[in-house]
Amino acid sequence: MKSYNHSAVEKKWQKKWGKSAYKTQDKKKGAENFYFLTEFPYPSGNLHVGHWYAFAVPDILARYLRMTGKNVLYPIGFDAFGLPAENAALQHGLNPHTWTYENIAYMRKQFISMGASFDWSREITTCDPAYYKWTQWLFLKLYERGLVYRKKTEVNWCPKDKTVLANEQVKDEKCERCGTSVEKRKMEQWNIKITEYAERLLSDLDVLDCPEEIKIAQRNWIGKSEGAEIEFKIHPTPTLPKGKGVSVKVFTTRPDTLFGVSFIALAPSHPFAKDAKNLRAINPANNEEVPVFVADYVVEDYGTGAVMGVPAHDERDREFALKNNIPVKNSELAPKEVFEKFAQKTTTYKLHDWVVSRQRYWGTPIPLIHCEKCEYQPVPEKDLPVLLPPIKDYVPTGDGRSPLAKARKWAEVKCPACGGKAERETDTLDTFVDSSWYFLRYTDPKNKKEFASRKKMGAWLPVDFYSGGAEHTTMHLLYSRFWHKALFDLGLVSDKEPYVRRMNRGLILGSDGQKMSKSRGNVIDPDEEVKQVGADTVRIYLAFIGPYNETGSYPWDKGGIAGIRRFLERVWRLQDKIHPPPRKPSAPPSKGELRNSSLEGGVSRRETEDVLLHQTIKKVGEDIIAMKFNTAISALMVLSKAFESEKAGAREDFAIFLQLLAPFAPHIAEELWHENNFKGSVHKAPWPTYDEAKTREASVTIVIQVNGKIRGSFFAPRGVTEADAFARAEALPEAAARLSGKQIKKRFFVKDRLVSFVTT
Ligand code: ANZ
Ligand code: ZN
Repeated sequence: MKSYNHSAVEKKWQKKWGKSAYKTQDKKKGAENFYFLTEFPYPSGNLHVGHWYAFAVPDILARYLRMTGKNVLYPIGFDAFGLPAENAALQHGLNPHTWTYENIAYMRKQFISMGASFDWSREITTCDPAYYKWTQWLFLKLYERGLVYRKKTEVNWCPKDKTVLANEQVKDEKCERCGTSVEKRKMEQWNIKITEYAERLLSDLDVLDCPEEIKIAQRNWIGKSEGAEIEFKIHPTPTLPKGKGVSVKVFTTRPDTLFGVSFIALAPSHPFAKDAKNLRAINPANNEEVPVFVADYVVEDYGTGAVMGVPAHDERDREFALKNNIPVKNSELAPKEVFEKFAQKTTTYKLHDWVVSRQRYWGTPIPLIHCEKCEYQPVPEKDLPVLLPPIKDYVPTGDGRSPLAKARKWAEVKCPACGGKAERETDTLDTFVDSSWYFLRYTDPKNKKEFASRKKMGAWLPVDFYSGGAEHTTMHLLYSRFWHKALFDLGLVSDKEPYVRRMNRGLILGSDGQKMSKSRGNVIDPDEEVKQVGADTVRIYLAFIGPYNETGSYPWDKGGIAGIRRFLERVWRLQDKIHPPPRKPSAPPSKGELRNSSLEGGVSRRETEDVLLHQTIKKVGEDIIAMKFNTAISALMVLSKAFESEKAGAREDFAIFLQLLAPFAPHIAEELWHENNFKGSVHKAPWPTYDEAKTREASVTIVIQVNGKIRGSFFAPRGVTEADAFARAEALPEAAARLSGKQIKKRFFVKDRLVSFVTT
């Protein structure tokens, strides 16, 4: 037998599979379609371990589903516009276009080295005009619907990236991209009315099949609050506009505390803030006058931006009252009738509209034209896409406008409405707009007439399963759900929700248990690992590192990966057990059919191994579907051990083992399949079936001790007799080697657990 040369094996099969092996047709006879989506990567330039975790591990599920007869779409593309790509390009003194396309070419090669079963014929790149034409088109549909508006508001400004950010892109008051503390600036920006969908985004979470933590995070982010607005009249003062009806509205969730109000607090940007010191507000329930203050803790754009201060019941109000010598009023709670008279029931949300304009070069140009007379006009459909012009100086200016504003030739156009002098919008779209619909394009990536045809979308949507990172729960995942609902209302898609099932994966840490980073020197280079131990080992190692269906974080362990490599070497050696070696190619067992009794070589297999085989088929399949790849791999390891302890293996059993292994280690499984003369490709073989009755027969693992040392183990039916157990143990090579030529002085038997020999 040749030794296991992973690079030869992997190169050979990657070449054979090429880029078209997993080309997916929209229809396959007798097969149900299954759309399995993983979040597409930024073309950062070099695949890191996180990419492997994100793409190579889910490939197990894609391959498994195909073997179970599904027609699986497992696409790949690049989220190529935006800050990460542009910042990296700036750092390297390169044009973002050159930088991005070079990276994509390099990353494509690395993706192929994973042995992942992507359909490359559907690859999409968001910075390709053929793609962003439709981003612009869809944006204009939303614009026509009144879902896009321009408004001067207080926005988050990253002084390093020199652009506005959406609320979702600010984490702990820092820029989600670069970690710089954001500033608040009052700027006029393009907004998308995601708040109009707050209620539906919330209620439709119920039908989404995903971990509760995702639902909780989205609910909290949307932050629905049911309360009431109460109007406090203001005593006329010389500075306020004359006349009746001057009042402050507050938002409260506790209208019953109305009798306890001892002050009114306004957000610093409230229209009355400047005059607050001179104002007295009147409590409508008892006509009491209370002072008005400006307080930092009142948020500008939540509720009404004004609060009724009830220090007896509210912690922040109490703190503020103490600091400002405001008396604490201890009063009765207002009975229902009283407060219902003054309180107007209302619902507010923490969610804000989505600020989508960016003052950066590398993004989808916003397809609007500004004319002094006609205000903003959409670019006519026939003029789409508005191409991003190549410019020399794309460094962000920081003056609140994109560098595109300097491309005068490009920016100066005629107004589509009146034909007069007009100017293009020079800001670009947030990358999260590009990624809000990319999964639609995968269904029809080459379409020149539509963003995707109804028929093609109908074949695949909604996405059956979406795997991604936890960091996107209140960004991409929320935006894309909103976008889809807006398209649904426009009659452009058929489903209210884009995804049926969603899962967030965990994080791989450096071997020091810290986040991998160049500065810490704990970065594992997957290319290097693949060179040393092979892609199959890296895949299985990552799948084995922890449950993929949970969002844990797992440190890279050198010992662990060596262990996986040894496992695959043992698998490689299992072929020695296949006697006699087949002379000509033969068919694998028909659809999982198992033979029970006689084997090639005339050895009789025990029914216990048969039970184990059935149990393993069941377990591996169920675990893969649940994304518990780690326990599926353990089951495969147990099965391989059982095969090792047999004198000779059945060809059928080995075939089944390779079929079970194929999704995890596609190259070695294919090589062994081929080397052992099974017909066709292991990846085209059907997933083995099992006999449910057999899986219920309990089996146990019995340990073999010789002179107090553990020398091996074997499987047996629960309750196996003492005589049978000793016979089985003595037949095993591990025990036989230790017992030959010796006299057995004593035997011990612990039912279902242990056989022990003491020899001379
Ligand atoms: C009086 C009161 C008494 C309140 C009491 C609470 C407890 P949630 O649940 O988060 O919606 N509030 C209203 N608008 C605010 C704003 N713009 N900035 C900061 N705080 C604001 O919180 C609603 C409560 O937060 C409201 O109910 C109001 O204080 C405060 F025993 O009114 B409450
Ligand atoms: Zn005009």
